[in-house]
Amino acid sequence: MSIKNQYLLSVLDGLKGRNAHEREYLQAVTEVLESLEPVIDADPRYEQQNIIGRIVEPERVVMFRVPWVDDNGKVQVNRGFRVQFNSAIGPYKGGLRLHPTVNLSVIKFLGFEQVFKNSLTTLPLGGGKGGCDFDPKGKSDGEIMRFCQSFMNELYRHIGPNTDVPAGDIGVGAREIGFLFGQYKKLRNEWSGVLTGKGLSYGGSLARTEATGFGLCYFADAHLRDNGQSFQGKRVVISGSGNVAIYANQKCTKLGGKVIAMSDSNGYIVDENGIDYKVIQEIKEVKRARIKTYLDYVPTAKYVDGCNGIWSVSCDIALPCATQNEIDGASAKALISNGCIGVFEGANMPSTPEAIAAYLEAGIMFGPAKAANAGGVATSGLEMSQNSERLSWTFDEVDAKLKNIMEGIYAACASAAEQYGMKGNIQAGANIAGFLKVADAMLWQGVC
Ligand code: NDP
Ligand code: 2IT
Repeated sequence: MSIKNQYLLSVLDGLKGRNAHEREYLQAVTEVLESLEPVIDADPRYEQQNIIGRIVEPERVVMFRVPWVDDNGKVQVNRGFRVQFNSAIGPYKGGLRLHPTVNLSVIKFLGFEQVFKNSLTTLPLGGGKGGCDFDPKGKSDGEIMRFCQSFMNELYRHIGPNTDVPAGDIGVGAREIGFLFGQYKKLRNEWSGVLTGKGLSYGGSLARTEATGFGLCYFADAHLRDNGQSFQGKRVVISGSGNVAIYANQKCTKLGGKVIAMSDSNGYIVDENGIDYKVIQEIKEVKRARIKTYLDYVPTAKYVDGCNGIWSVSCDIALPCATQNEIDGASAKALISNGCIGVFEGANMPSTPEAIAAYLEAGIMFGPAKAANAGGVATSGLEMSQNSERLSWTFDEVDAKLKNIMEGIYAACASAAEQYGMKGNIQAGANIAGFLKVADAMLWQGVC
């Protein structure tokens, strides 16, 4: 799709000029602006008030040094980030990523996506994201703790339960949230719901661990049912084997699907009998080992080196749950020619623009990340509510609310797409529905 609206083109040109080297950020912005063309054409206020020029620019970017001491007594230094993107509808909210590929472009793309995703949840959550180019792989618990403490020694100045509430993302799970929370509490001398994804003993919510994967399947199920399909009897390929992938496996198996392949950054496994999520949970969450060790549990399974080949495994449904740009145009075409009927994104921006163009051309179902993976942050919002009222809800209560939110998101995306003349295009619907709420709040709040 190419943009014709002169106002959108001028904002995009300006952005490219100022951020020429920020590839992922420009990719995410371009994808959203392409869908917004009919919305901008229909209402002159967005251009008059320069809503697009403002919404693509983070409200604040914090970039900081993170020094820490490794187990050999050597002083290491990493680069930390927090991008506070938009607070029009609530405090900044979004995860922290620890991975060697983290840079400003990656955190800005994630923060930008988060603004629209959080709007879709219907909860009062602004958008933000943070992280560090620290590699947690192979580090001892002591090293992880010292790193997290140092990271929080700077981050604590910028966050708070009504200001900015970080959570997990790649490389940040229960262990890291615990260390970050402990340091925040020590520095501020107060207990508050400043982070989500906390342990159950200190303010965490039941079902937050499962929420992104479960939510993805609730969304996909709604999308499939709207097209006369279901998970029942479907062959499912899930990339990744972390938090999102494990619980996507659990829920889609419960809904009748069979997960035949999963991966990590080294390679992928294929098990035609169906992969039991509990085995992956033990390998990844307990042993912190590689997915290859699945063969120790199921010797009849197959392991293939290299993670990209997973998209050549023939399947009905693909759930990318690893990282950005993991499905390129060629992988998308391989999925389609093998009979895949739907791609639902658990990871953030896992499909390249060429992959998305291939899905749309083939007319298969496409559930874009900002809608399909919103269950994690939605349940973080529910954790914040529980912290505020000093109560804990049961697993079933939280899970029921999550399901309701995900079905509502699907319906909102489908209806926005139809309203703007793109019936069935859930990608466009997600961008439009997410945008309208934030833009409306920005219009009410004046130029700020
Ligand atoms: P985890 O750290 O728990 O797991 C990440 C998984 O993806 C691992 O299997 C990892 O393999 C693999 N992976 C990571 N980077 C790469 C890479 N560059 N190439 C290939 N494989 C890679 O993270 P999550 O499950 O939390 O996050 C996965 C995705 O879901 C991310 O895109 C994240 O932004 C998104 N997401 C997460 C939410 C959450 O609540 N956690 C909410 C919404 C979206 P390895 O172990 O080898 O590194
Ligand atoms: O990408 C995401 O939505 C997340 N990593 C979850 C963010 C959150 O605040 O729970």
